[in-house]
Amino acid sequence: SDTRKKLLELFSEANGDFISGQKISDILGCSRTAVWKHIEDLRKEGFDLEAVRRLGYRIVSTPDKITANEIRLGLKTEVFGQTIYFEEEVTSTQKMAHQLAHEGAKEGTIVVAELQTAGRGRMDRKWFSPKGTGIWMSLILRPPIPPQKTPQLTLLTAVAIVQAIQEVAGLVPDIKWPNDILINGKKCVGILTELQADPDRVHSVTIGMGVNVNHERDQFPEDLRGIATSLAIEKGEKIKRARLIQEVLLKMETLYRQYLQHGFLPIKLLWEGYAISIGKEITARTLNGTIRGFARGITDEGVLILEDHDGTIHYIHSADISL
Ligand code: BTX
Repeated sequence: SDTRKKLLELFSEANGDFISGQKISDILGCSRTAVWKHIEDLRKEGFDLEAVRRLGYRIVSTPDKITANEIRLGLKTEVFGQTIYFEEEVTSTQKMAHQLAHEGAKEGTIVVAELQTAGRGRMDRKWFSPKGTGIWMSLILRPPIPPQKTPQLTLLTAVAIVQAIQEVAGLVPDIKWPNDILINGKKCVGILTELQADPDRVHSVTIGMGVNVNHERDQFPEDLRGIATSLAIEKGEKIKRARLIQEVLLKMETLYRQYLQHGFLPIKLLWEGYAISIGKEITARTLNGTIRGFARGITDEGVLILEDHDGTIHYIHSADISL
């Protein structure tokens, strides 16, 4: 409403300082009781408003809403995120991004949603994507690389997200090959890389990123509580999602440039610095069966090298890893 808009403008002009209830009611032209009601409404929408006797009201924080403008304001990239499709609700940002890529969307285009009704993981698994707590985003790339190199982009994305989380939340996550990002052993990020390609040429790569940012423990369904976490749970305070999106895009763009110029090696070195599974005994569940052995490292393509107990080397392209 108009009053609500005026009230928000007042708070924004006050820049975090107190405004007296009397002043608010004068400017809005309504009673003190009506002012109080508007304040209550704003609180319900997620605004944190402090009320102190004799001083009045002041705004402590705005709700953590994502909008295209929130992402744009302060975004330091040149290409990534310069075209934004923002939706309150989608089935899956991946699905929408595939469609856009098919229609010729430019490199760096992102699709972001507040809620996914059918968020996808790998191998047709589900990705829990409730409203207003996470980052559900897909990024369209058009890399001049052969299709078999696209797994490298998953690893690049993992490094970028870890760096962004470190920068914005001050937490240092671990990476578990190929696409899990963990804090204290629990998953807070999932990455899904899908490509549209001919045998020798990539048309587009869609990188889906799911980050659990502000979920509280009881907001996870029971079957995920033991294996999933959010940045807010680990840090003990909420994090601005739009700010984290900006940082992810910036780190992605920087690493992607480096990758196109110098190849995978610099990315691989960074990735290894965050990886927990390398050098350890692990179990890899692939579609063709389960192998136990030592993770010896990753190839220059990003493929996992696993040495089993007979000393046989296996190259693992896709699997679930447990330690
Ligand atoms: P994944 O196959 O590695 O992981 C999926 C598994 O992770 C599920 O089977 C479940 O056990 C667990 N899981 C599901 N939801 C969550 C969650 N929120 N937090 C932690 N664990 C969970 C990982 O697949 C790739 C996920 C990519 C998600 C993004 S979101 C934006 C884009 N759109 C879309 O539909 N998918 C991607």
